[in-house]
Amino acid sequence: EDLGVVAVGFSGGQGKSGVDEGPQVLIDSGLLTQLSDSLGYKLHGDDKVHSYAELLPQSDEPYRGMKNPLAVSAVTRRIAEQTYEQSREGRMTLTLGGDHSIAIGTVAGVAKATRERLGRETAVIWVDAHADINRPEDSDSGNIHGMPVAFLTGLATEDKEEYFGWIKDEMRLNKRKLVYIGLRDVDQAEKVILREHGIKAFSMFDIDRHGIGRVVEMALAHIGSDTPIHLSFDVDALDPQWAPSTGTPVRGGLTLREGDFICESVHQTGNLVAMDLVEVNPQLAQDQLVGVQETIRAGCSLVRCALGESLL
Ligand code: DIR
Ligand code: MN
Ligand code: MN
Ligand code: MN
Repeated sequence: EDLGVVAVGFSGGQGKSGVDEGPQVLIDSGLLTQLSDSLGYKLHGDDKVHSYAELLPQSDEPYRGMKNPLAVSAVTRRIAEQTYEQSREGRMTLTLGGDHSIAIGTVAGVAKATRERLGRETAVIWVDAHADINRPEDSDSGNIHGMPVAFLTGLATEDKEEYFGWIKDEMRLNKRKLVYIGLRDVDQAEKVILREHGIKAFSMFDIDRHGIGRVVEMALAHIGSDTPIHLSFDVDALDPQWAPSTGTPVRGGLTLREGDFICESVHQTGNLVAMDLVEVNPQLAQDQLVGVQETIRAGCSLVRCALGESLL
């Protein structure tokens, strides 16, 4: 099977440096080799990590409260082209981040390609401690990695091309085809949005109540059995015990097995068309004895499970 890889060394959607080094450490730890040698994928796309330096503006003042708006818009626009180019060939598309703002590009590019190729809408399973659905005016932080879902669903819009106005209808995500798993740190304004728009979300409470097996079953039932799926996995969905090296860790998260189980289940549907793995920051939790190594190992495991590694 063919796999299109996009490695995104970008951190402008949030304030901590280091998350731009995520893809390189994942690759250095052997992830792509595992995918080709053990899982048999034929890799496409460039194996180099993109820094998008040529796209970064000289000055980038806040706009509608967003930090680094020109940079994030330009980089995600380019990522949308890259993922579109891979996905329209019918390749499984894997994007290694980078902070979660990059999913503005990955979801937009894959959604457009899938519409053209299959005439279908792509469903998104967003696995995260956070909902990332702040509109710019709702955000307390101004960090765009807390806003991607608002732009993708059209809850946030903007006319100016250079400030995400490039996101066209064919790139958008239908909010009825969106489902969250793992939420536990959702801002007040985001709770209102989720409620008012009836967006399907399974929090850690739901996982404690029903178990991960039942939650994944309900999540897949919500998007339907006959739909292409884009899995956008923020490593902070995992408990910091398993993934401490991330910018906004939140206690009380998924175990590594629960994370792997989500990925294995999505693989088993046979409908996965794209995966993002984001927010691995090797500069954080360096003080913890095995913190960085554990996070990288966890990230690699999630990707392998989504791409077909099974226990037996
Ligand atoms: C918070 C944190 N909701 C924000 N979001 C994070 O800044 O909008 N997303 N950390 O991953
Ligand atoms: Mn996120
Ligand atoms: Mn998060
Ligand atoms: Mn398989």
